[in-house]
Amino acid sequence: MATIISDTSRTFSEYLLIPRLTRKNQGTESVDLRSPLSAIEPNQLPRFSLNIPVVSACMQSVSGTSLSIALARQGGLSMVFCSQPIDSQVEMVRMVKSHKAGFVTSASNTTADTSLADVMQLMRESGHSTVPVTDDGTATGKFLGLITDQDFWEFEDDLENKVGEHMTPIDNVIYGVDGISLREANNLLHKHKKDCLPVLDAAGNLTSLVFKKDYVDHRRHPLEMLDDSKRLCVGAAVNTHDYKERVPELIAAGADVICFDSSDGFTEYQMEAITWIRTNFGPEIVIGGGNIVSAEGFDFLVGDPGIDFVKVGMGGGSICITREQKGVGRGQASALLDVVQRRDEYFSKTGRYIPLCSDGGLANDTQIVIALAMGADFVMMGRYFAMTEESPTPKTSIDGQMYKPYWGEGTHRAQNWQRYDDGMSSRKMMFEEGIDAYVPLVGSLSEVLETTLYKVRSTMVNLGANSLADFRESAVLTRVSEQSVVEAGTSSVFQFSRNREFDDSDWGNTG
Ligand code: MZP
Repeated sequence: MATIISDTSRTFSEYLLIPRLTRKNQGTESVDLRSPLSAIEPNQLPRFSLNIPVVSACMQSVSGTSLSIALARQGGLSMVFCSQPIDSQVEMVRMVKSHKAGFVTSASNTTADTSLADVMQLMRESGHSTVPVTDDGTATGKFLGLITDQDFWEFEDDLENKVGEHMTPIDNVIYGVDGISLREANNLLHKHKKDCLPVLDAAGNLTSLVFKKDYVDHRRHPLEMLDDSKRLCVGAAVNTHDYKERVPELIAAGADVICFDSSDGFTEYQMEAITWIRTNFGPEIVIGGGNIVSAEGFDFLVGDPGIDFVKVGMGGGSICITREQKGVGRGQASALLDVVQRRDEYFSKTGRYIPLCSDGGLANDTQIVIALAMGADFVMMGRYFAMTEESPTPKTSIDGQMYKPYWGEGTHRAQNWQRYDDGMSSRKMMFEEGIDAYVPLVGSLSEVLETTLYKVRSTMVNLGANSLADFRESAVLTRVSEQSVVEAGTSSVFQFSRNREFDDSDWGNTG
């Protein structure tokens, strides 16, 4: 007969944290959000740590090159998706590893004979107010000048005028020459009171742009994830089908972490793949496994040959319909609590600490806080990052509001790449486990993360915790009644307006 466990499958929104003593000398600035990502052997330090407890999901609509760079610069880690041919994933990893902080390839460019109307449209769609003008309109064409939204007046100038009539021509532009250091570039921006510095090669072709805002951003967020060679860190997702070809190439390209992308990691396929990677690449390579939702799944994955971190979660993702389609999964809070308890027992018994990642279904900042308090070392999110400027999908205007497409890895759309990949074309997808959706555009990754992490730090102060380990130790949670959920917001008042920047509704929270 089937076993029915006594536990009800619960989600994060059913819990609240009870405040503990806040000490006088405690402020958000003293809170350390560093978190281990690799297993910690007895009396040793972790081989790999995150500077903030956040990673981006192994998804096509999330973890592309720009997002990986932006997230590593903020102290987190992206897992470049594996639902693409090996070559293109390797190329993405290479691009992140070779990214020269501060020098960016211009994403919006135009030509001198483009109309103001067209360049205005480009500025609106891209959100970029400074656009380089090159002879062929590419990011590496011969540089002719710069046009910004200050160079013309939408209601005064004839929008059929050409960019060339309004741009600042090269002779009047302050620019740097290829080979210039970032410090020298920033000094030029400072000295000439400019926001953007084009960098040109000896032939006058545009090579990159340096922005004042990136300098400010860097000073404000000095938590960049850098490897020993001062390159940005990046993770790479792998599957259990082509790992023998994919993993060696990803490691050669410099991937810092290998992360299995599977809704169900409690499988002999995954164990076989982990064993193969350990045997061929040794104990140093950082491997994440999962997903699992039970202590039993944890026991299976952490045994020989040893995994670094484990992802917890099945069916909770915002675009996931696995529970409806197959009847498998578990409420994220119940899954996490079960696995945390087993992880802690394992630690007491063996002295090995296995970091846990709570993956999927985080509908707002509060739920991130609860996941960390319940014992997750870090969280993995898809929708959160899909909504940022840096996610790889194009912005789309719907009824005057900007959105971005976001789809699950279990959709036909995501899985279609296999049709172009010889090795996998025989696998047929009988049903979908994910949906294809839109999410509202909320701004740049750094802005959104800043608010989220401030809230995390602030709650940690409420609990008197200075580190995530302290937070887990001191967390006392209570279950909430359905009525408490209803009354959790404002009560019995009529709201005229409220600054809703980046709050639950902006996340498109449905729950
Ligand atoms: P969320 O942050 O959007 O709620 O969830 C992201 C997580 O959903 C991913 O990290 C992955 O574990 C899971 N996911 C991705 N695709 C699907 C699907 O198509 C899915 N069902 O469940």
